[in-house]
Amino acid sequence: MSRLPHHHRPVSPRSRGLAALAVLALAASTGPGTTPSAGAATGPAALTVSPATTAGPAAAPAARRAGTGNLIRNGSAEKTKGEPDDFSRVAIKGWSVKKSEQFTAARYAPEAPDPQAYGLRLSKNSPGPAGRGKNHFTGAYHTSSADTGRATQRIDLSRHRSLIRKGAQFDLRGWLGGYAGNEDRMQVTLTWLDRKGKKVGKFARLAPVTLADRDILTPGEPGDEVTLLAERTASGTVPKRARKAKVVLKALRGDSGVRAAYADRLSLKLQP
Ligand SMILES: [Ca+2]
Ligand SMILES: [Ca+2]
Repeated sequence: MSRLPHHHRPVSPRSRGLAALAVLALAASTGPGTTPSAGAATGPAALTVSPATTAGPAAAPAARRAGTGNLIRNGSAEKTKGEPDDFSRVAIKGWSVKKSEQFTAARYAPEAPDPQAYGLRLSKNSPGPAGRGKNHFTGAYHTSSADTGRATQRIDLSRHRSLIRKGAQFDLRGWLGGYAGNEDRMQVTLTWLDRKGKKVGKFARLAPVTLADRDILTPGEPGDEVTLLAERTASGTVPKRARKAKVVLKALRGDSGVRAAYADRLSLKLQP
């Protein structure tokens, strides 16, 4: 197995057209708008992949007014200090990352993925969200002994307490992915805390987009998995005593550290 995530894996010379077809086939086979409930987001039901679609549902303007905007600060990794490149650790505004955790932000590669180079980098034109900006979250390459890379954000919900007391619904979503034949993957967990910081209610999870999920060209035959981001969603009821939300992005180890686990465009909204 490769030591570095950017190690080139030969990909059979398939046309870009075939790749696009496979991506569309995946989007069609998973069905529209499937939304797992809180704590049960384990299946791939919410996986949607498209090279050029926008994230997020077309919420009615009235519903949008009554609910919150995106409560996750810097959910798209655009606000970073330092030069996000392949191997640097940078400070990501809004997120706390312990020194021992291998987590950072990186720039999307500028070049379009062509059939020969598919999977070399997560690029601006890899399958994934529109409006992805310049940067994405990723596990950091530091040492090959890293098991996880974690970033945490605590969100104060106290100004939304009247909404929560009436039984608010949450909508958590994000684009998760990985690199070529590497098993590295990212997951997102959402935990609710009461006024004193004690856990309340059920947690919610955006399940990782796995190597198998990215095997869209020839499903079941390994070796040609696609580097991509796919959208995951979870929704449910906010516990009435919740006054804080804790969001944890966790890069999970594949073959050689956590460098090839990716995420972007995270969002948490509350609605009546
Ligand atoms: Ca971004
Ligand atoms: Ca395959």
